[in-house]
Amino acid sequence: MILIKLGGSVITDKSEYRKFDEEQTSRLCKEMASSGKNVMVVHGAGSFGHVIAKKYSLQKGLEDFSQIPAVVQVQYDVRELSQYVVKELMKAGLPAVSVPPGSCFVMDNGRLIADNDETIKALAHIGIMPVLFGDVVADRSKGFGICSGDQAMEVLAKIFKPDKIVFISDVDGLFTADPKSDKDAKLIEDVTNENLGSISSELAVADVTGGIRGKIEEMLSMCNYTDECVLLNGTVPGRLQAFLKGEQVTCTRVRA
Ligand code: IP8
Repeated sequence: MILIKLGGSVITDKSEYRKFDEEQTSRLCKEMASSGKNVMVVHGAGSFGHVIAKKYSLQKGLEDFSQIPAVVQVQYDVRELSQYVVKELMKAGLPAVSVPPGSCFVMDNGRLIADNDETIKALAHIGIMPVLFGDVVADRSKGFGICSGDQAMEVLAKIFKPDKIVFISDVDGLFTADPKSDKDAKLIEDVTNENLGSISSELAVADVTGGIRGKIEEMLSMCNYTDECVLLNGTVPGRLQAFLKGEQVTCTRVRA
């Protein structure tokens, strides 16, 4: 199985609250289906989650009960986004169902506790793809917490030990500087524990779930459960499909 995270930057317009990119999501789902590979999808929250989560500091957990309307609004919005993603998967012929982490798991101090994984395993066993996503989840010590799609990826990687793990975003991979503002930025094709230290923390992006550095650290720890873990640009038509078919494509490979 190949575990794929559709980042919020490819399925939504991150600059506009609740703007779904139907065309791009549809294309990516079709690329998955036509590759003929067995895939499982997780997705990020994009502008359905980060805009309000940031405004009300939801990443800090419960500080003030005035945050509660924002908590339920984000939960509502990301469930709606998930239905849109699942609709595109189904249109492409991939049987999928949205499984909100906030409805079946709990967190403790910001980490997802996924000991109750029977539903996910049972769905996968009968050929239905459980689609997890970035969500607000009840937290034993902080009241609530932000569960990123990356945390959901880690849980699924541990359960299913996928052949490959793919993180899809709107850039070619990890760069020496921000490729959107620096034309001299160079793609780093291989990241290991050894060269991680040289990666600038300035590459952090303004998401409540942390920047690229945190993502790479999560990817390194996921290498325990898979042979190959990559960052890939989903805005380039055909690239995901080529990767799934085993062709050489532009991307960053993370190795433990
Ligand atoms: O987009 C964030 O998940 P991510 C979840 O995978 C929320 O980082 C609710 C902001």
